[in-house]
Amino acid sequence: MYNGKTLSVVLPTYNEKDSIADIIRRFDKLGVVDDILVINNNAAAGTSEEVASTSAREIVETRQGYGAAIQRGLREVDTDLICVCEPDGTFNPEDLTKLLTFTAECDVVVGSRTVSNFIWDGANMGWFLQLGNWAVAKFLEVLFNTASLSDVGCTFRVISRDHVKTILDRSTLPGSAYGLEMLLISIVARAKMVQIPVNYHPRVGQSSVTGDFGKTVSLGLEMIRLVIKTRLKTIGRRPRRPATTSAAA
Ligand SMILES: Nc1nc2c(ncn2[C@@H]2O[C@H](COP(=O)(O)OP(=O)(O)O)[C@@H](O)[C@H]2O)c(=O)[nH]1
Ligand SMILES: [Mg+2]
Repeated sequence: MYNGKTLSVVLPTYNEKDSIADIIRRFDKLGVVDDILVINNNAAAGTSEEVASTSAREIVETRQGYGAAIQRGLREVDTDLICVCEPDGTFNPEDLTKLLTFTAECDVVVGSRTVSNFIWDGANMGWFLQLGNWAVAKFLEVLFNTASLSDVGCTFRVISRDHVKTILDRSTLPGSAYGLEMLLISIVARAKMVQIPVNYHPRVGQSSVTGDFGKTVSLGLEMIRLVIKTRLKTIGRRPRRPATTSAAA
């Protein structure tokens, strides 16, 4: 429990056999997580054995892709707060404490991997990825007049239960662009959102998305298309700031 609220962590897995058990143990050690759920998305052989050595429960989702795995996970948990993260060693589970601090005020707390002094040596965040993520985030921020954003690809997030329902009702994408779709749904629904820097480390094992330049460029273009499409669809709606609790506001 965190601040009187139940908390789960959803970890999709595809190619994280050598890091997943350590990541689960570190989330456990924080002492605030009630439920850790691993979504096995046709993962590397040996992953289930690693998960079985921890306190996490595992379910299998055969529909392939990051979006399919995360949507399945969000449907399976039933806690006040839901954290999603990647178990590939790129994120510090300990940073969850930092994200949780903002949940008293926000429905969506998103990490950012583009803040230079939080990027560790050897992390897969060269100038192209860093600038690309930042540029698409700023494009989004200006187009939708939303929260201050600096990264569209960070998959370490905490979301409130009510807002997860809204996200699931509107989710469509099964693949890697789903992280952005979640953000866009939150922006259009005018959820109260904040983005804060998280540590970003080198990955354990082989990346199957942004480790490949061609895949990164095509994902980037898909993301830009999705941003523009969403903005055009919502053009009649005036972007508004979330209501404040202050009576004077
Ligand atoms: N590539 C890929 N990743 C998946 C799939 N299903 C779930 N994922 C998860 O998506 C996340 C991103 O994949 P990763 O290889 O780390 O890409 P990177 O973060 O761009 O280096 C990981 O947490 C994977 O476990 C899938 O079918 N393909
Ligand atoms: Mg990764």
